[in-house]
Amino acid sequence: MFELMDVFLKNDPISLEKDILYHVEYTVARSRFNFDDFEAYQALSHSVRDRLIERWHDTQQYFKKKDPKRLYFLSLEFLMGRSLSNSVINLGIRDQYAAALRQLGFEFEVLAEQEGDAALGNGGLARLSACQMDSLATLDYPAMGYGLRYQYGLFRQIILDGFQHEQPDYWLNFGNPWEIERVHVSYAVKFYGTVEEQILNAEKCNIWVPGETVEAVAYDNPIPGYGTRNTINLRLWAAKPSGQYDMESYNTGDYINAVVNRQKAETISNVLYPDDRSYQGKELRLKQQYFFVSASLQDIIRRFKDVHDNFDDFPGKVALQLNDTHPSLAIVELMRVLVDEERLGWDRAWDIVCKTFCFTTHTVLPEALEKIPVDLLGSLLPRHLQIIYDINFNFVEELKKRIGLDYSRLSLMSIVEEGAVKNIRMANLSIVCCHTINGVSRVHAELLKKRVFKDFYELWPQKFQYKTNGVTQRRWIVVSNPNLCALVSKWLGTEAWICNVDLLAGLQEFASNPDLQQEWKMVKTVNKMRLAEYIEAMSGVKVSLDAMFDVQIKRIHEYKRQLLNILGIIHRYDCIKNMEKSDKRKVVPRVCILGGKAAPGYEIAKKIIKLCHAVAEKVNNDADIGDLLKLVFIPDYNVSVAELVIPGSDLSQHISTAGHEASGTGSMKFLMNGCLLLATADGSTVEIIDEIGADNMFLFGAKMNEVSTLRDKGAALKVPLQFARVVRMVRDGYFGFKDYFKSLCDTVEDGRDFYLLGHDFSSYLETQAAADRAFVDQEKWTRMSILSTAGSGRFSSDRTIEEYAEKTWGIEPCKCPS
Ligand code: 26V
Repeated sequence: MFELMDVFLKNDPISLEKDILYHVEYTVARSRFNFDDFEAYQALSHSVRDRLIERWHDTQQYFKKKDPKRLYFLSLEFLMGRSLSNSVINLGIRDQYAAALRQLGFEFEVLAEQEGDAALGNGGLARLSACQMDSLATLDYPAMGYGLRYQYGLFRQIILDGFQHEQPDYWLNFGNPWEIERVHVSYAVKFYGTVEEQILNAEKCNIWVPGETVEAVAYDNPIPGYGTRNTINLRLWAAKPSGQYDMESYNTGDYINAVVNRQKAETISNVLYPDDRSYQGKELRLKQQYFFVSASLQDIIRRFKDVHDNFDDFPGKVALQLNDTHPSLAIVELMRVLVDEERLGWDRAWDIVCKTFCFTTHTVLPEALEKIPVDLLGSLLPRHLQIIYDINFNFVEELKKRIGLDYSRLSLMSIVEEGAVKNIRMANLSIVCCHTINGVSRVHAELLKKRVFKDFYELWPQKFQYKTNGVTQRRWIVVSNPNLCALVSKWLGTEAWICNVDLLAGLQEFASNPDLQQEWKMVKTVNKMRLAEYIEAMSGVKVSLDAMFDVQIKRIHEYKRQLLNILGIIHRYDCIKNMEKSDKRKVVPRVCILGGKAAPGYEIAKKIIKLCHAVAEKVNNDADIGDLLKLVFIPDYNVSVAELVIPGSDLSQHISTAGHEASGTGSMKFLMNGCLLLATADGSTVEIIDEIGADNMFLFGAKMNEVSTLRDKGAALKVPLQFARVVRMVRDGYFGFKDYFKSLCDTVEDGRDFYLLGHDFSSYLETQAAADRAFVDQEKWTRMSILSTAGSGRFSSDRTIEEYAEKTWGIEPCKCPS
């Protein structure tokens, strides 16, 4: 017998080189004497995958042996981006791989660029899940993520003539080395059918007789922690035709149709829904939700039952985290399993469910709260609808005892929304059944308590908490900004900040040090060069490195106010155009960069994208303007574009109307990278102000408590002349497409300016001018930049996850021995 240590893979450059060649020959099946960059990437990633699998096995074994309480993170979306660099950095073998590749005549960075993004999510919520997985692994928590393995990720955005077009993202085309297919881990998921009353053990009960079965097959994605052997699992489910054949159709001879119908099962996990605004009550979306929830719970319950035989122990061993309401059918499904299958009785089952689930909400907009039409739910999941009605009945009865017969309040809080179309309010369901409801920033929590879920807060104040979001410094500094990473480690004299990001505060004392400032600026310039090359390649626009790179990248939404940014750019253009030649010398040159996707059906958002291109066309080709102002739209914004853009920007904009952004995590990534923020006091920026001080940021705009009064003024609200002027320029066709932009202009004029662009315009321009002045004083600017990075410690997802572990999930680290 060999010792286990003998089979562990070795990590010195020579062994890695051999290993890569092995995979070229036997996995990629190319000649080891002749392979290109992509094939080298494939072989390299398979070599890394082997090392991930080793650690992943050890971690799972160790968790099994120790049997700690585990966290299961349920999310319909994970925006993982690329895996190669992140994996080798977390495994601590990046330099060894780089050396091995050099021997083979390849460069690590070039191969890393070969990888496509895993874009199984829309935006903030989905990238947050990815950051949190990294922190869970790094902090050694016994955790696991569950999600859906969409065959088509978020659509690719292509721009034709300035208009957004969507193309499918068939990301699995060239295989995915980062997943392991588990053909033996599969569960039957049922839909439709009827509920029948049956007598079991002399007891009356409701039993679901389903009508359709689909198989869920597990695909495991190892998530390595940094500086630890712990490698946790992200298990994504794919839909496959069930093994349970529809014998009837085979027997009647309709073989072809039977096969075609079976194949339809796969559509469930085919495509990610690209709208992050409103829930449209689509059957396929509901099927996705239940499919993923049912498979995950079967898996979790099987694992629990392997070791335990009493369900009363379940809440002590299992914490179930609902990432928004998208997986909230899990509550109902667990009730169904415990009552109908495990036969625990309603009260015991209810007690277990209430102690197990916790819920985080990611929105402040009531229209974004999910509702499921009762008819739809009743046809797809008839037994679940009954259970929801029973939960609601008990809840409303309890509520009547607490608040009396206040019918308007009772109907607002009810899980069932009455009306022309009856709906199930998934947020109400989640609040009733979860022991904890988390917001994602301090002000978000206040809004939840005072507005969105006011009645529930009054009923159960103890359920409401918040955990300010964070992002992982491993991805957002170490992977994406290696030069800054090296510089920070040099000045702090340690790399310990990579796991303890509070140590970045140590940079404060050097913020005015000319040597650090010099090196800091150098890092920024190199990153700007990289970004400038990318911009030129994507849009053909040449930009000057002396200009301030001013960035707004995020999904396009009216509340995020990309339109305010563009109108500000038009104002700047107009000013420069009308300037005396001598004054032009005082203008601080700017490169304005925007990027982001509009939901395919979101017309106004699409018009904003077109306006950006129309303005860019005019500005960038105007000889009077030259390098003083450039505007570029970066197409197909995604995680890896963010990794390139963020390190290379000087200023970033987070300018949502106060009270609308639950948190916002982009700001945190820019902050870590020493990029200054131009922002409204909304979501997480309020807490960033607390950390780095208002002096180190550029703040403007109506405050949260002013917004509703201002809105109420409607057409009587004073709007500056400059605003009317720039909107008029768009209306009059100064940038072309006059008719097309009319409805866009209408959204911000004549008392319809819901997001207060007009009201905030003057203070926006003043703040932009303050940013210009600060940029001229490079010493001051660099100091502010260093202080931004130094003050970013609180915005690490490590902190968020530690708070969740202690205050919400009740889990402890479980570190696999190295
Ligand atoms: C809603 C829907 C509606 C149904 C169709 C699919 C779908 C997908 C996503 C969403 C909700 C998106 C919510 C979201 O991303 N919220 C963002 O969460 C971030 C992380 O907490 C936070 O920083 C942002 O402020 C918040 O907008």
